Formats: sequence, C-alpha cells, structure tokens
Amino acid sequence: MPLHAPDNQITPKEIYLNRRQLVQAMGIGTMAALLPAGSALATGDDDNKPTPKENITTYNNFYEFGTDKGDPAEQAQSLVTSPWYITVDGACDKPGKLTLDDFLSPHKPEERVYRMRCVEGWSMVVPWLGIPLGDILKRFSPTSQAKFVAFETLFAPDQMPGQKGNVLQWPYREGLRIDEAMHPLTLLATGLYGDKLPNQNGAPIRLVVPWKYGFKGIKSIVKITFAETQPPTSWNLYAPQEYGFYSNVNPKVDHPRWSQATERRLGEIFRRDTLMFNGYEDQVASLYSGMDLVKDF
Ligand SMILES: Nc1nc2c(c(=O)[nH]1)N[C@H]1C(S)=C(S)[C@@H](COP(=O)(O)O)O[C@H]1N2
Ligand SMILES: [Mo]
Repeated sequence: MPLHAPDNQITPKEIYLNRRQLVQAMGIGTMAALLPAGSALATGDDDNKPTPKENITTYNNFYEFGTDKGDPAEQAQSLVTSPWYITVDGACDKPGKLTLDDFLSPHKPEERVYRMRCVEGWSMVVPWLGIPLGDILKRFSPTSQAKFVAFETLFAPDQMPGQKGNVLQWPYREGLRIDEAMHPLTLLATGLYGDKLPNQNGAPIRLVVPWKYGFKGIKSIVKITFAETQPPTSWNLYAPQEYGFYSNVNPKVDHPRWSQATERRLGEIFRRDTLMFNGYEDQVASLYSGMDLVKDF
C-alpha cells in the first residue's frame, strides 16, 4: 500500500465529541455534508481554534515509528532526546556542532498558533512553541552560495524501529529554498501547548512551515546544511510525481491519487475548504511570483 492515503477516518470518539456539530447539520438538512468532498461546512470563527492536545499527540505521521497514525504515540517513547546534537554545515562561515541548549540560547521560544495541513487531507491548529528558523540560521553566517537549506532526521534504527524497514529512504530528509527558510513564519519548534515537544511530534526540535504540506515539517532534526543546489527530499525520492520539492498547500493542484480541495480538522466531523497556501497567501505568495505552481508543485 502506498504511504499517504486520503483522509477518510472519522473515529467514533470524534462523532461522540461532536454531537453538537452533527445535530446542527441535521437541523439544516445537510447530512449529505458528511459525504462529498467539496461540501465544506465548517468555516469562520473557529478557523484558528487550537485542536485538542489529545488529537495533536495521538494522530501522527512519523514513519520511523510505524505507518499507523497511532504508532508514533505508542512507539516514540523509546527515542532518547537528551543529550541531542545538531550539526550545522555547508555554505556558511561559522559551521558548528551544537547541543540543543546552545542552539536555543540566547533565543527564547515564543508561542505561535498555526494552521497545519497534511497532504492526506486532515488538518489541525497547533499552538507551537518555537523560534523563527531564520534567527537561528543567521548565527552560522550563511554565505551568498547558500541557496537552499537541507535538513536530516536522526538515523538510529535501535531507537526508531521503522528504520529497520525501508518504507522511506532513511534518514528522513527535507529542504527549503533559502528565502523560505528565512521567512518569519518558518519555525524550529521545541514545544506545543506550552510544554516541551512530545516525542511523537518530533522532539526535541522539528521544522514547522505552515503554508506547506505537513511532510515538509521534518521531525527530530540532527543536521542542517546550507546547500548550493536543491537538496534531495525523502518524499520526492519516494514518489516524484506525487511530491514535488515545493509542496505548497494548493487546493487547485490535486494529488494524483485524490483531491486537495477540502480538509478535515482533527476532532471535527465536517470537511472545510482548503485555502491557497493554507490561508497564509498574503504573507508568502510573493515568494513564488513568476513561478508556475502547477509545474513547481
Ligand atoms: N522524520 C520525520 N518527519 C516527519 C514525518 C516522518 O515520517 N518522519 N512525517 C511528516 C508528515 S507526513 C506529517 S503530516 C507531519 C506530521 O506531524 P505531526 O505528527 O506532529 O502532526 O510530520 C512530518 N515530519
Ligand atoms: Mo503528512
């Protein structure tokens, strides 16, 4: 079965917790809203209401710990997150190998509530704790040759049982163009809901890029490289026709196996329309002016 499948799981728990939503929908005669993609119902005021922590920490993609949504919460407790080292190298004047404390000091994580959207068609609103990636990258004095930034997750099959198989090429890799990496919305997250990052969400440090599909948000990062050319990424290596390098949230560019027009918030029943750049169009569209977003998907 190919990794990543269209989201169609509404759990009995979610229906139970959302009887209000169901009753409202029945009241206006739209039981059909349960079914077709494209019939988004939930919009408006609740757009940025944080998703319950329970959903954020039990419905995960972290294939190093298994391919089922519940696997990371169960299995990632074996990940040793302290001590933790991050190597920063490549096209920069001050490369270094740092501990997490070195990395974060003197920066202080701040709270940022972001909408997040998985390519599978589920979404959530996460109160992250994080530091703008650009603030951290500047400390390493990238040179004018640094056109991209490449990231790698820990490779440790003894701690990450999924790495004993080869569903993806390990270590997990991701990349951004340098202007995307420097954009003030882009974070290195160290926590959520005011607490440190749970292992299943990518402890101790992971990338958060809210206008891109979730898989760009590489977890448990151990290496950051300033690159002169576009770096290889795990999902693009796995299925280049399904996952481009940019992977901007775009309801008009369908995944070859399913529509990207709508999404379902974790903890909710009804689907909502997906917005261009996940609703961050005003902030990020200028990064892509002049690009063909169908070709560079
Ligand atoms: N190392 C690593 N990072 C990863 C993944 C992964 O499998 N391994 N999955 C990605 C995908 S597909 C998504 S949708 C998000 C999910 O993040 P969350 O579980 O914190 O919601 O993590 C991304 N980062
Ligand atoms: Mo995803």
